[in-house]
Amino acid sequence: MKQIALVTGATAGFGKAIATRLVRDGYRVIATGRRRERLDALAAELGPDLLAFELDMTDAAAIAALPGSLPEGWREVDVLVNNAGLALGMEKAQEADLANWQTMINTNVTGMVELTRVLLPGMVARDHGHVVTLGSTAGTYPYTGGNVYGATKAFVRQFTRNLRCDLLGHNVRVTNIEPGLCGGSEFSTVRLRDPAKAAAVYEGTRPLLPEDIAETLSWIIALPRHVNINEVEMMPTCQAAGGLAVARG
Ligand code: NDP
Ligand code: 8X3
Repeated sequence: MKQIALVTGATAGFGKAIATRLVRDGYRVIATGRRRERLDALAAELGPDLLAFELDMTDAAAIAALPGSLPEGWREVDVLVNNAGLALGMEKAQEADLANWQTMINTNVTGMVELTRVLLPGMVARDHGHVVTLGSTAGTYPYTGGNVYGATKAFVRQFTRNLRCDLLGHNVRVTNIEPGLCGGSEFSTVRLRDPAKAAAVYEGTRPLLPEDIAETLSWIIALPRHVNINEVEMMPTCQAAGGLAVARG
């Protein structure tokens, strides 16, 4: 019997690479996101082991109704991949757009915890499951303009750690993957709303790629059931944490 993975944000970037990888690894995958046509294209490419399921992570009612909305045979999710998320803007906090902050919090934090809360009881009842979240190095290392985006990823990290405490005694694993600079996704285009500026983020670098994240996740969930990888921080070789800043008068 194939395991079922639900991957949020499977219309682009990491989520698309993860969904593709997991179908090839032998999972049945529920691929979610807002852009229906992309989900349908993925289903056409990957076949019957991929279920396209439109889901907006800011729609609390749709998330609450999710288990009952899934077709028969797709309701017992073994692996939840909390991948959907975004950064909006690079402005300093004092200049940032409050609506952008709210969208990041609603998607990266609120939607993510709601979906996790909806799927966890089934995993606990079946004594089998794995929740994998996409954190970020931005949740650990501050940078100018990272303000609320980084804070949402710090939330993701601590939420993951606290889930491990609550789930102790159950065979439900929890992992946070925290990548640094990663190209090949729409992340910077969404954040900067300017393809040229987005391309400049990766100029002269060899960043991580979505397939590197998918490879890491594939390894983590394939490990024997008694092994829980708590968190993985990963950066491209061309990146390292920077130093502290000083303002000189
Ligand atoms: P992309 O922009 O390529 O993909 C983001 C995905 O999230 C899309 O599939 C999008 O689907 C989905 N999404 C965004 N908002 C919503 C929403 N309201 N409801 C449902 N789905 C939504 O970004 P990445 O693949 O790069 O990023 C994936 C995750 O990894 C994010 O959580 C990001 O913060 C994190 N991350 C990214 C890094 C990077 O450098 N790229 C590094 C570290 C972490 P749709 O628009 O169709 O709804
Ligand atoms: C994405 C990595 O450094 O752009 O989470 O915030 S960074």
